[in-house]
Amino acid sequence: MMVDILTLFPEMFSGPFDASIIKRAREKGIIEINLINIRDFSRNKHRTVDDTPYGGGAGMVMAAEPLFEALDWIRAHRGVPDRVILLCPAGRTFNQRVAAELSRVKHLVLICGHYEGIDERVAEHLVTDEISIGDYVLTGGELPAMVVVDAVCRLVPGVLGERASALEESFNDGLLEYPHYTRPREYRGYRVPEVLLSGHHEQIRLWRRRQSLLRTLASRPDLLAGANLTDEDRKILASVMEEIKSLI
Ligand code: 4FV
Repeated sequence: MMVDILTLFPEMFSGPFDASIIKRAREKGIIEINLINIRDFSRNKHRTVDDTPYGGGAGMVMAAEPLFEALDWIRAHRGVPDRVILLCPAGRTFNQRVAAELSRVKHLVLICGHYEGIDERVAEHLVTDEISIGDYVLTGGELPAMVVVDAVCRLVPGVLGERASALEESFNDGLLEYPHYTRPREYRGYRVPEVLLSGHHEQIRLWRRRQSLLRTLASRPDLLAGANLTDEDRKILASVMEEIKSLI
């Protein structure tokens, strides 16, 4: 996978992509991440990339020209990208389903905005997807770009070692993950649930599924509607409802 990131602050990316899983994936050549400075495509002598808003109002707007020129350069030197993503609050909310969708793409371009926003002609004529990482306003699109790259790249085959499975994790089938434990069996009097020490794989599978359902029911019931529930899941949830009814 190739990811081209258009930003005014390439130095912001030095940390997150130079450590751990993403760093190894880049070293293994599974992922290629290129930081492209938008200011390099400013055509005016002061190399400005923003200007005052037409119609007045506070703040500045990122100009269209440097971004159009940057995309021309990418097309000429790296081929036509599969997706051109603008990170902005107006975008569709990023989640595991969107991450999985993007992880199947070969060439991504991410545009990091700043100021009040970006000239709308960029969204209209250059961008294939607008993505938001949440309903709050950030100073720039760099942090959202890092979030998207991290969540997407770890789903690219070969990035997560065989020990770590992206298949058994939160949101994979729309549910929250079951609780994890490791040595020691008892710490400061806090014991690991017996079933996990039993070696009884079917009971362990059932216990974990039940925990995922209970946690999702407790803290993210909104997820249940979109989760891929099995008949077994429905039986478990029904027995939980019975238990709750018996308590009240
Ligand atoms: C944002 C978000 C976000 C808005 C103005 C950058 C800022 C400035 N991007 N999810 N939330 N962007 O707040 O993606 O251009």
